[in-house]
Amino acid sequence: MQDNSAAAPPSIDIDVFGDAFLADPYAHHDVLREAGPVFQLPQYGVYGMARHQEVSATLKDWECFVSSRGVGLSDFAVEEPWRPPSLLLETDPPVHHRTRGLMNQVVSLLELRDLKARWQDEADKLVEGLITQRRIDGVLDLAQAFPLRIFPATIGLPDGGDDHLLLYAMATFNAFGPRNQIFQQTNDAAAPAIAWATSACERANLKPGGWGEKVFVQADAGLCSQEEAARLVRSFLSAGIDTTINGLANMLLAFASHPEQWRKLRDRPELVKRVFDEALRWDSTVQTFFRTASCDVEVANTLIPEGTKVLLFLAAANRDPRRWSDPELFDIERNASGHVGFGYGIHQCLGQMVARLEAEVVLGALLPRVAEIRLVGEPRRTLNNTLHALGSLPLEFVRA
Ligand code: OVM
Repeated sequence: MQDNSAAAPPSIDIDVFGDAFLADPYAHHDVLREAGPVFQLPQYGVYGMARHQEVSATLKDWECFVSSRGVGLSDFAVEEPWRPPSLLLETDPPVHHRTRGLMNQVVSLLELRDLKARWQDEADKLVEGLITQRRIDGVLDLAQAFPLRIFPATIGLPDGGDDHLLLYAMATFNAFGPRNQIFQQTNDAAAPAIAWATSACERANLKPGGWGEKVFVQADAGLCSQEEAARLVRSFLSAGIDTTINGLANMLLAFASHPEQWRKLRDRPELVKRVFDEALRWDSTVQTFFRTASCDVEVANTLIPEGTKVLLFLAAANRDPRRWSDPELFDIERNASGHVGFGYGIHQCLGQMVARLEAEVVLGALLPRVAEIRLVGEPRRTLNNTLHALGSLPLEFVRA
């Protein structure tokens, strides 16, 4: 009798960290999804999953698919991490439970309620200026400008670090991939940004009243050490800037290329709270993360041996036709809940409410003022090993 369990998974010969793939990942996702529920990427000696069911099941199973060996290609069990591991992203329970619990106290709905009016005000001022300008760069002038106006101040970071913050995040997200040319370029340039970011996380350099200081107050209460507090503040810098910037930028591009969706939103502004999730489903800023199998584990009749790195294609899962009808359609009326653009399970994005609020106030500023978001040039992508990032986005805001 034939035993079909634990058949070897199909191999795929695409360089998923090559320029062609990263420049247009969506052109290649079908091949990954159709290869099977689990496949091998022999070039990197890893397994992969690109269907919604297996991606979300694997994200949920934090015991068999651990984060503490790194969520990049590098296996912390055998390789020196690129930087001291994140105490949130790159940990498992019980450590993760403790650090995530204390960070949840800092990034609370109560905090956001207090910030909303101020952020709306900033967004209104920024957008008003941009409409007068008419032609703008959607990345530089809005998607970067807005988070940089509000987020470093919310953390209480020292002034003047914008360029360092941008480079630090790009280098961090590149470091989850292989040591290719894309990694090398930002890494070679990153030393001053890393030094700035490290020093910015020290208690003495954080402004009073910010989320950074609040993390140290949790340390004073005995929930973590002072050294851990600094590293937890570092997570705000790593995960809170480039993610929202490119989420906003990709959303602006989504509307610029789907003018009927912008008109629909202007007709039905009550949809504004749901729009960002559909934008992330349709174009996920964080395209991929790895997990590492902590034991021999079977997924969809495929044996995944202990120690295997598994690359989860979040963005491909978010367009899996097995899960979504017309997945290629950007449709702000669809129910996008269940998308894995913020991850899933115990590591699901800590800052998702912050990101949604940023999108909500930016849209809130644009909706009454802008009749049409017009694409007036070629968008330029910045290749990154993890992020679907935009370098520039030539737009014209047509005043309502
Ligand atoms: C962190 C971290 C870094 C990058 C991404 C991320 C998306 C978290 O340092 O905790 O989550």
